[in-house]
Amino acid sequence: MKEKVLEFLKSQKEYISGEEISSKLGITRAGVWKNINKLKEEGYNIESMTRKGYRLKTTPDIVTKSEVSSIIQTKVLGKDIRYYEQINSTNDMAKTLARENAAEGTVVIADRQIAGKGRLGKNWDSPGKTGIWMSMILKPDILPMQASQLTLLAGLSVCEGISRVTGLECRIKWPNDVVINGKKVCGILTEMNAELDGVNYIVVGIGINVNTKDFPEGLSHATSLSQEGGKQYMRRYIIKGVLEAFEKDYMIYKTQRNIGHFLQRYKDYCITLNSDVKIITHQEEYTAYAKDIAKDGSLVIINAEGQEETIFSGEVSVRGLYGYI
Ligand code: BT5
Repeated sequence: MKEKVLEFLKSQKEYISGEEISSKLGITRAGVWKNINKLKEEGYNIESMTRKGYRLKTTPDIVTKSEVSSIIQTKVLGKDIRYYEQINSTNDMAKTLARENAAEGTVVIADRQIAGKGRLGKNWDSPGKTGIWMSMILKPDILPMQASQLTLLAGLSVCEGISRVTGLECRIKWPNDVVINGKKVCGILTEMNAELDGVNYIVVGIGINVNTKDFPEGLSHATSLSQEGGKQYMRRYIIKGVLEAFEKDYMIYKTQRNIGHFLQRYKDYCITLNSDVKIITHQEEYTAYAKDIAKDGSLVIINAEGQEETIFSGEVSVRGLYGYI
């Protein structure tokens, strides 16, 4: 009913009396009042005037199911949105939902994660209402070893979605970081459930720092869209931009089942290429020259002995020689 009251308020330009809302929606006056209060608690700026009634002044930075659904123009992605005010990790929730047969394209969004995850057991700082913490459930007909290609596609969509909405220029640090002016604004975590010969489902988690003012100590290489753009952004429009961009590419990927179509675009965004990098694995650290992105999405490097090697995402971190990028 809260959603219906909200929809009704949104459809009105002028004040609307509690009585009229009550009769149009078939609820009691007390019910109207209760739902208006709930909406105010969620952050909607609703004016109440004696004798005139209610008016929705502004819709703040809200990423609930109804706010996101009402603006995204997609066919599959985000048709089912699960919103949580607070959650451990949207990736973990998406995996649980996928196990319970949630449809392809289901998107989990949270205002705050208390155990947000990076790769290899690292943490992802996800404070309340300042960023986009979301995960998509995908079921492409690909081999398990191809799953990391979706990380690359997601990186492209994040860059394009952000630039469309904010005008900010992003680059990609292979494989899963999106950076602006050399600082990390977004991380992507792709997880999957698969058999040897096929994927059951893939969860692509995207974390974007949107209106973060200050980062905790230790995250000096992080930035947010508002730090870079000098203003606050509505998270739901960034979500819209990213999901719409991703769906367009994902539909092509699903039929072609390889990233050939996207490779040049990815390389154009990728700052890792044509520079010396430090490769950090569990066992060792060494420097190499980043030469190319292969057709399967792996990084082609030239090692100190002058030999070409292929690096697969997941098991490594790649850093510039003089800092994070
Ligand atoms: C990543 O891992 O960059 C993947 C991050 C994915 C987060 C999303 S949020 C929605 C979904 N649900 C989840 O639980 N996760 C996904 P990695 O490349 O391993 O980088 C992790 C490192 O990034 C940490 O060790 C920190 O150094 C740094 N970091 C942590 N929080 C950050 C933040 N908010 N912004 C920038 N850097 C951060």
